[in-house]
Amino acid sequence: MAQPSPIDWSTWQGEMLATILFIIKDGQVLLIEKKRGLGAGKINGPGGKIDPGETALAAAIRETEEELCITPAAPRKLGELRFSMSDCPDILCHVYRSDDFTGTPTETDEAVPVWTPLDQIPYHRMWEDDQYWLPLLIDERAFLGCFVFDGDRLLWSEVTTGLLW
Ligand code: 6U4
Repeated sequence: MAQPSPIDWSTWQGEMLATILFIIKDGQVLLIEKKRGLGAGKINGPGGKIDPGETALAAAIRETEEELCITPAAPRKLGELRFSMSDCPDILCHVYRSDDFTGTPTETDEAVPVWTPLDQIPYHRMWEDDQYWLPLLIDERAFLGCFVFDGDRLLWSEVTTGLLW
């Protein structure tokens, strides 16, 4: 976006630390329909809050196990997302990609698994920022995304590529 950022990102700190993970296999990505918590009703990857003392990688694996009853194979970090929120704590989110998993994706209290062809991603049912960085993850390009939300509405965004995490 052309406007200057309403946030000074050089001093910004996420109050909540979180993860999202995408398994991409055989031309499809494993998404979830989130049943509860922040973004309930939206489509996203499995993920959630990092527990105190837990690494982001361990949290990404645990959340996928809890939400879909599967274990992702060798997740690698491709992105970091900074969300400045109006109505809940600001979120720093680590984004992982994995190419395989063990187990059978299964509906739980938290999520419904939704295998989705890579050319049919339902961006209209996802958080508004996802269209700006999920194509980069699919292309295996690392990214940093900074986003300012007013409720569910995206007010400002900036995505940087060419990074190494
Ligand atoms: P737990 O730890 O199970 O309570 P959970 O309820 O799964 O966590 P919650 O409700 O704390 O998660 O929401 C955090 C999740 O929402 C993280 O996976 C990150 C994701 N999320 C939040 N804002 C997002 C946004 N703008 N775009 C996006 N994911 C977002 O793609």
